[in-house]
Parts: sequence; C-alpha cells; structure tokens
Amino acid sequence: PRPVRLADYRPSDFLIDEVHLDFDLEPSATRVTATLKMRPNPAGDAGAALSLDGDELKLISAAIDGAPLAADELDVSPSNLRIANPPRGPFELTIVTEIDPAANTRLMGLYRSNASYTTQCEAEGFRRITYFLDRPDVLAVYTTRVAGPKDETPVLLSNGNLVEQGELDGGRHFAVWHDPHPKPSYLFALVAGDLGVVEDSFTTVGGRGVALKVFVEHGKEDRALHAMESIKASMKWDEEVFGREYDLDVFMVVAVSHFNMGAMENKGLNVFNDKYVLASPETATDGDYANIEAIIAHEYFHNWTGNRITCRDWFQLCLKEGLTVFRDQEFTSDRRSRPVKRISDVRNLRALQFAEDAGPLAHPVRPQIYHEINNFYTPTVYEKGAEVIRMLKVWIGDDAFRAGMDLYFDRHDGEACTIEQFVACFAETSGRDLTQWMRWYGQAGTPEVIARTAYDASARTFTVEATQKTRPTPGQPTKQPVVIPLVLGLVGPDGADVDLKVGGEKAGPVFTFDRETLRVVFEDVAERPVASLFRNFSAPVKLSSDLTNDDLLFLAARDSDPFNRWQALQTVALRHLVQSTDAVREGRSIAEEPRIAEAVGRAFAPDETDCAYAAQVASLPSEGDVAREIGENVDPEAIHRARSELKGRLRDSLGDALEAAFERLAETGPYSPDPASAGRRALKVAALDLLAAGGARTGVERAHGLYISAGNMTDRVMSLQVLSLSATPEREEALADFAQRYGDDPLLMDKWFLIQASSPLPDTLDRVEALMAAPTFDMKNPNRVRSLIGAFGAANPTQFNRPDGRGYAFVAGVAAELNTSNPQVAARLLGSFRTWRALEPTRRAKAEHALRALASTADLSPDVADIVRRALA
Ligand code: HT7
Ligand code: ZN
Repeated sequence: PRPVRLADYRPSDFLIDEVHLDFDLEPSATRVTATLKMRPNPAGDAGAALSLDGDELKLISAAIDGAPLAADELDVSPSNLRIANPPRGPFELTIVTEIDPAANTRLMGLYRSNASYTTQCEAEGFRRITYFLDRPDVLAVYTTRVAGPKDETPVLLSNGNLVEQGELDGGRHFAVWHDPHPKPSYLFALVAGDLGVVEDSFTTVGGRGVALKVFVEHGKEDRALHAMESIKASMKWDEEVFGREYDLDVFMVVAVSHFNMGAMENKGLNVFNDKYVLASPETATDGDYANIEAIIAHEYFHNWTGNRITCRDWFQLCLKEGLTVFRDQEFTSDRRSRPVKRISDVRNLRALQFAEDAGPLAHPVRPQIYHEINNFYTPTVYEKGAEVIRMLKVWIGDDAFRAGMDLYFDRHDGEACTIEQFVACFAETSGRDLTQWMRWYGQAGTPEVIARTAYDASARTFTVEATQKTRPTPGQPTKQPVVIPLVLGLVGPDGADVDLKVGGEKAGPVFTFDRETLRVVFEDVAERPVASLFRNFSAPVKLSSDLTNDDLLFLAARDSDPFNRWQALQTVALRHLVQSTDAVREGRSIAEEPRIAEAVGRAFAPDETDCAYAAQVASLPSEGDVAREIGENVDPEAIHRARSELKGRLRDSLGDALEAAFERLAETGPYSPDPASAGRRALKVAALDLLAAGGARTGVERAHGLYISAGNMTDRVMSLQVLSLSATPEREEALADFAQRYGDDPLLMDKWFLIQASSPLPDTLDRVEALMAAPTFDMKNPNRVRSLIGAFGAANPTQFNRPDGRGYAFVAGVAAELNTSNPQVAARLLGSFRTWRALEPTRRAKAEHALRALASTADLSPDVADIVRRALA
C-alpha cells in the first residue's frame, strides 16, 4: 500500500451529517442499507469527485436523492466507490451492500463468532460494512436499525439509546438505536446474539439515570459482577477527578470470545475481549481482577478522551490513547497503591516501549508516516504517549494541568483534534512556551541521561551535572534536546531530604533540563548527600549515573521516594547481572554481591506491611532488562544463566527468611481480590519463586503443595508457573491436573498454554508445536494464538532465541499462516522480532533469515509486509 503522510492531510471534500443504517442480518449474506445525508465541505475542494472507502465490499445498488445511479455514473471496486459528479449542495446518498460476516476471519468490520454478530471498526473496519468517508474527522449522528432472527439473536444492540423495537415476519425482530452525539465511523458498533445480561444503574452527578448492562455468554453472568463494579467506580472517578459526566441513558459492555485486541470504546457500547470482563474467585487471578478494572476504566474514559473529542486523523492517535492510558493509570493509582502502580507501569514501559524505541520499529509518539495504521497501536503511542502527559503535569504543575484539561474539554467538545490543539490548552493555562515540548511527539528514541555528582565540603556545595543524548532512529539520524522535567532530591546521611537551595533561593524539586547539559549547584549542603534522581520516574529516559553501589543501597534503604527506593536496588542488581553475564560468556566465575541478598531480604521481613510493594522490591530485573542494558551483541542464554545464578544465591542466603515468609503469608480466609490480599499473595509467590530457584527440591515441593491445596486461582496459577521452570515430575503432574480440571474453560486453558510456552526448558518449542494440535487450541481465536505462540515469542527469551534459529522460524511461520486469515494478529506476533538487531551474530543471522523468508512469501498482507519491511530496513 501507498504510504500515508501527516504532511498530506487535507480536510474531507464532503461531510456526512446523518447516517441511517439498516442491517438485515444473515450469516453469509447480510444486507446493509446506508442512507447518508451529505454536503460538500466548505473547507474542501469545491469541484471534487466523491470518493468513498471500501474493503472487500460488494455493491448492490447506489442512489442519490432516491434516483438510482447508472453504471456510468459511478466507478466501483471492492475498495472504492467513486461518483465523479455528485451534487454541489446537500444530498442523500443511499448505498446497499452485501457482506459475509461468517467468512470474516479478520475480525474487522462485521463478523460472526459463536453464532453472535460483532463489529470492530477502529481503525478502518467500517469500510468493510459500507462505502463511507471512513476517516475520524467526519462526524455524523447515527441511527441504526438491526433486524435478525429472534431465536439466534434475541439481543440486538447498537450505539446510543434504544428508540424502537418490534416483531417482524418469519420469526425475526428488529431494534432501532439512535446516538445523538456526532461520532466518527470507527466508533460505530453493532452486536447481535443470544447473550446473558447483568444489569445495574448509576446516577450521574448531574442527576442522569444511566442503565448499566454487561452482556456475556449465558451461564457466565456471575463472572460479570466485577466488571460491573468497575464501571460504576470508573464513572464516579471521572466525575470526581476530571469533572466528566456520562452522556447517554445506557452504557453497555459486551464480552466476546473472538477479538483482535483488548477492548473497544464504541460510543455507549464497549466491546470487550472476554478475557477482560469475566472474573470469579474460581476462575480469575489477582492479575485478572486488576486488568479488568483497568481496561473497563480505560474504555469508559475514552467516552470523553476519544469519543466526545476525537482525533483529526490517525497520526493523532496518541491524542486519545496516550491521554486515556494516563487517565486509567491515575484511576488505578487512586484505587490501589500509587507506588506499586508506578513501578509496574515503568517495568512495562521499559520492557515494551524502550525495547521498541531501541530497535528497527522505533517511531515517534506521533508518527509522520505509516503504511498500515493497525501497526501503530504500539507501546510508543500508548505508553510513551501517557508518559509525555504525565511529564507535562509534573512540569507545569497540578493546577495548570487540571485547568488545561478543563479548557481542552470546553473548547474542543464535539471536535476532531490535533496534538497541537491539545498542547495549546496547557500553554495557555501554564503561560509556558511549549514549542520545544512538541519534540516529545515528533522525535523517536529514548533519551539517555548521564548524571555526575560532586560534593565540595569546603564550599558546602553539591553539584549535579547531567547530559542528554538521543541515538538515531530509523529516518531520524540527528536528534535535538527535549524538555526533561528532572525531579530530584538530595538525601542526607540521616535519610532526610536536604533543603534545596540554588543561587541563594529555595529551589526544585522539579528542574527543567532542556539542553544538552544541565548543571545545578546546590548551596549550604552541610554533609555529602546522595542524589535521588528522576524521582517517581519523572521522565521516560534511560539514566546512568556515577552513584556507587553504596550510594544506591543507601537510597534503597532510606530514600523517601518509594519509586527510587525500588529503583536503587534494581540498579545495583542490574549492574551485577550485566557483569555476571560477561563472566558467564567468558567462562569466569561470577562475583559475590552479598548486599543484594541483604536488601532483598528486607522485603521478606516479618514486620513488612506493604506486601505488594515488597513483592516489587523482591523481583529482580528481568532477562529483557539485562538485554536492554547490554544493548548489543546480546546472548540471551548467558543472561538467563547469570540471572538463575543470582536467584540461586538469594535462595541459599535467604532460605530461612523465605520459608518463614511463605508460611506467614499462607491464605487464612476466603479469597478476596482486594489489593492488600493480592499483595500478600504476590509476596508469597516471590518467596516461592526464589525457594524453587534452579529446581531446588524443597522449593519445588512447596510449589507443588501450594498448587494442590490452592483455594484460589492466583495461588494455583502462580504455583504452576513456578513449577513450570524446572523439569520435575511435579511439573508434569500439575500441568496434567490443570488440563483435567479446567479443560472446558478456554480462558483458563489460555493460562495453561502461556505457562508452558514461557518455560525456559529446552523442550519448550517441541511442546508448543505439539500443543497446537490440542483440541482446546484454535488458530482462529486470537486469545489462543497469543497465549501459545505470542507468549513463546514475547515471554521466552531463551527458547524464542534458540541458537539454532528454530524459534524464529516457528513464529515467522505462524505469522505466515495467519497472514491471510487474520493479518492484524499475524503482524502483532512479529513484535517479538523488535530487538533482533541487538542479538549476538549467530542468532542475529538466524532471525534475519526467518524475516527474509517471510518477506519473500507471496501475497503478504499490508500488515505483515509493513512490519517485515521495517524490521529489515
Ligand atoms: N481504541 C481501541 C484500539 C483498537 C482496537 C481494538 C480492538 C480491535 C482492533 C482495534 N484496533 C484498534 C482500544 C483501546 O485502545 O482502547
Ligand atoms: Zn484506548
């Protein structure tokens, strides 16, 4: 496909004010009649032809103002409908198309799964339903009539409020929905099927009664209660924290089993991957409960950030996604532990976004060009997009930030906006010049900051000098300094923060670091402090500093900033793991660093009350963290061995404390997913993971014991995960038991697939290949594909990166297989190649070979072709 460039944006030549859709549902031949009230756009080209987008469409008829269009009046193909001479004033265009939902394996547009009909229109799925101006800056009011058989589709849903329903001949019925809020086509939705429903209500702060409905497969209604509670909590939080009220009479969530991503924020009718709706104590882990709450919130928050104010074009995707991720992160921080949420978000950012930024798929938060928009729903757009907003808040302060958000909502409600319009609101409320700030949106790559510190006892000064540099990324050979809000504290020998004074004035804690070098001299510093830099991870940068391990271990014990307490120990452990990896590769013995055990041991102390935080402290940097720190010529096997060695040493030196913590944290009452209880389970599993390091007998036995006696799904799954790391009879027994207990529950079997696919044992790939033949595996279901093949590629550094290259060939082969049936899922699988260039030469050559073989496959979809081309460029 031809590239699309931001610089080429032009307003649409035509506008659509009203859309009337009529769906006559049939599995293989659904008729769609679209009646569009249109007019030329005063901002467009006055004499332009009308060119409508389509994708695999079959046109039945087209008419303007009731007069059928003759063959010579239009030019039609499955991907376009062009009318050379449309009226130059308002007109009504009626288009009838026929589509085949049953054959729609791409899961974009209208598709049928498990006898239900579902739509997915973002980003460009609406054009698979009818010919349309399928672009986010064309906003229309939709009325949708859906007709289907009563027995198969008793539930008929679309956006907005229900305005009419009735019976039809032949056992059919219909419903008419009207959505008064103008919206782009990507927010259109239709669901029809035989579904169970859980109902509740919410009264908004302004007194509007809202009916809440969560639709799930019959028999799973009891698993929808947590989602319902999450909806109510989200509605209340958005009123309290952002002053945003819901705006329809009904808010609906539908759980579907076949879904390309996590969920979709269609106006008033959110459609969810069932994995992010269904939860009960018997079937869900603590992680599932937390994910559901966060994703329900995310999609609900889109009602304002995305739906009421949408994107002018797809280059502005971060306008809605970065902002909405920021909002959902804040929601979770308020409901759970703020430091723990920050730590887990930063872990995730580094693992996915920093990795993306360091490899061939790097792109700016707001790209300038794309070939396939589906491939830009990335950690950079979402997670780095959220970081940019979080930084802005830190930099301009809470009050100016909140005022800027209010201004944005007031000024742009009902519009399709750009990042410039968003940022202008904050420039206005803060009085700052945000021109340089815009580099965060345009410049790809993670800034690397090097910090040096010096104490001058005689002058009583402490100097922090920092430099920033961003390496070249594809298409951007040179980089410029960005505005980095550097939040810092100086921790005195007593552990208390030193008052910050610069140039005779009280200063900080936020310092503006907007050029290559920043030098700050702090005055009146009585004793040498330790600098705590980038508190709460105030900017998405990669920091290296001259802080010694002694300094860091001091911070790990004393820093008042919980994020940096955690970070300090991570940095010490990371330095150690990098050195150990070198030692492994060079056949040297690994140096001792007993102070890591000492610091980790504190997490398991009997008086530790914040278990969720302690579990984060006790979790070592991942193998991916070590690989990124090494940066090039990476040997994943050596990293794995170094990390296993450290775990073994922690087990040996902390054994008694780990045993004691494991006992102390045993479940006592009935299961509750609340954050404190979940935190205790997380810390217990952290202890278990160390106890069982290297397949140690007592640890394995304890894990097996926990598996058997587990009274909740978290204990069962986490103990199975620990068992899966070493080749023992207990592992096989537990895996067989799990399959036997939960073989008829697809979401639980996904956990079983994932655990096996992410095991570092050498037979994992054989096992994964064998599991593809399991009766519960289904290549047509994205959840199954992700939990088996996706997890193998993304969560198994040693086996995906097998030196013989079989791991690469396997994942690329599955992507080739899915290329036609579901290109979006195929392209996402290839994300595991995002770091291939950083590998040592043997593996790098094998990875390249697999990518090149895929590149030469005939008929590659735009989705797969785009990733392969960029990965190899
Ligand atoms: N806005 C949505 C992103 C999305 C999507 C969801 C499901 C299937 C295909 C999709 N393409 C894009 C989800 C979100 O970020 O909230
Ligand atoms: Zn989103």
